[in-house]
Amino acid sequence: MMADALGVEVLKLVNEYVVIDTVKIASLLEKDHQQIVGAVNSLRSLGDVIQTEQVSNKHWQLTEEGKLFLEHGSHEACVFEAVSAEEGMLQEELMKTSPNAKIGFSKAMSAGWLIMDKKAEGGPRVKRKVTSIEDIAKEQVMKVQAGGIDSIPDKERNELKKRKLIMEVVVKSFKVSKGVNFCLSVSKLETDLTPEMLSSGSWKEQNFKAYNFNAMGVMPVSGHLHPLMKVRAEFRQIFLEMGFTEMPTNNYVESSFWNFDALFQPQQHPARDAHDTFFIQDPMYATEFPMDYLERVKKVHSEGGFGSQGYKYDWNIEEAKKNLLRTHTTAVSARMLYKLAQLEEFHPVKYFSIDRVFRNETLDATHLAEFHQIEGVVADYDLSLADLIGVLHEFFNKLGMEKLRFKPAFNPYTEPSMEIFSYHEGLKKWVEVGNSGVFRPEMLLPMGLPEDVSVIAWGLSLERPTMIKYGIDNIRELVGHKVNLQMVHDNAICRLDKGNK
Ligand code: FB9
Repeated sequence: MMADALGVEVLKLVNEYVVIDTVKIASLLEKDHQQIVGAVNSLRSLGDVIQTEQVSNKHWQLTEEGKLFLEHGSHEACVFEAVSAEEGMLQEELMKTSPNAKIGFSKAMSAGWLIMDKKAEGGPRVKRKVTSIEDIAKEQVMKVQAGGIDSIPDKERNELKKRKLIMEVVVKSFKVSKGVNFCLSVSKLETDLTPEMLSSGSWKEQNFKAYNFNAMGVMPVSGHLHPLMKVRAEFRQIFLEMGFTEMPTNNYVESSFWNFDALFQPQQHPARDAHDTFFIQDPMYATEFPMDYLERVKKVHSEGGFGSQGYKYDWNIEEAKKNLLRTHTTAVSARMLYKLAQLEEFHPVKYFSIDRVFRNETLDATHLAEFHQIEGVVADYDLSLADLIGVLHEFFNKLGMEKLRFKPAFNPYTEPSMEIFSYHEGLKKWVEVGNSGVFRPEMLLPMGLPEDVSVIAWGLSLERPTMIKYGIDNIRELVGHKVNLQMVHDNAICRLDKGNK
């Protein structure tokens, strides 16, 4: 691409003057100085066509008032013109002819252009003393405008300065001279080698811009994954490489039967209260259950069985039918284990799930009424707590958590149960990272699983690790209607914190 027309004009002047300042170029081409600087910068990008040296010059230029002189003449000349050659003019009237009449009148009197008749009828009257004038001030301002200030004697220059018609400014400009590749018809350096150039061979005549290896890449325009979804993918990957299969968790609405009763959670348990659980108004009740299994659940709650004394209360199907928003993904685990128990032949399985659960809890900076639960389940013959601890080490190790400690805990559906703690090197403290346990026989045997099959499981949340990994303190910055979508845009495309300390 050729240098543009102004660029070519500049090159011609450089050619003629050998070295020329951009202020001079602006004056010769009657262009604004900044426009000339822009043209020079564009020429500089063509690669050594010109050479430039930045200079600072003190430069006299007209003030706004000085520019008025160019257009209308000096104030004194305007006042002289306002006074009629024959009758003159009342001084009072003359002062109203312009905002600068007072200064113009004073200068015109000093210049001997006017006289005053103080005894005239009607008040002091101004008359012309000469028939014509020479507007010196305007001529001097014109000289300055044309860059000819040096031709004005110091005394007059100081007068112009005193009258604030001219001001001295520091102008950063460029001394421009020929570069090693100087020529009058330059073409812009090519930045792309196109298929057309290759096929036509025109690349041979092109000048290519040197490759800038330090140039930063352009941020690719793309979508942006929410941190939660990135960490979910990390957990999913860990489960998959450990041979786990993802469970179908696509039902937020669940019956109390699968969410609680199937897990041997008694109907009077506080967690089943409306203060902790979101019950559904419509449809309020689930209607379809495997009734033979439901009878066995009812029995194990009310009378016991399988070696358990049960809870000895009147189990009520109406309670089990109530629909709710699932409070944990363990409801899905229960459904999957029941399905497994219906097979002709039991086979070991490893299941996982990562999905939303809902709890009617007190909200605070780290707790909302919903969160994503991560759950792992292993069903096999004769599994023990040792197997659970081993699987937990394997799982959390892949998250960079090497030091684990376990604390006895209680869940209605697991015995024994353990809270899981990991020493977080970054936070320098033990952090609770989840909960786990061995599902109770009162949960597994009514499903029909063989007596020598045991099931170990554990759970944690997705939000907690995400907030720690992305340094987010308030959960409302991570999820909810107040999330700043710029956070989703700006968060790192990937984190390299494997073995995060
Ligand atoms: O996620 C939790 N903490 C956590 C996890 C990972 C982590 O990684 C950081 C990068 C280093 C950091 C912290 N917790 C479980 C522990 C606490 O945050 C706790 O205060 C909040 N818990 C939630 C429940 O709160 C109502 C987290 C959630 C939780 C708790 C238990 C289970 C699932 C989620 C479970 C279970 C379970 C048990 C037995 C059998 C089957 C499932």
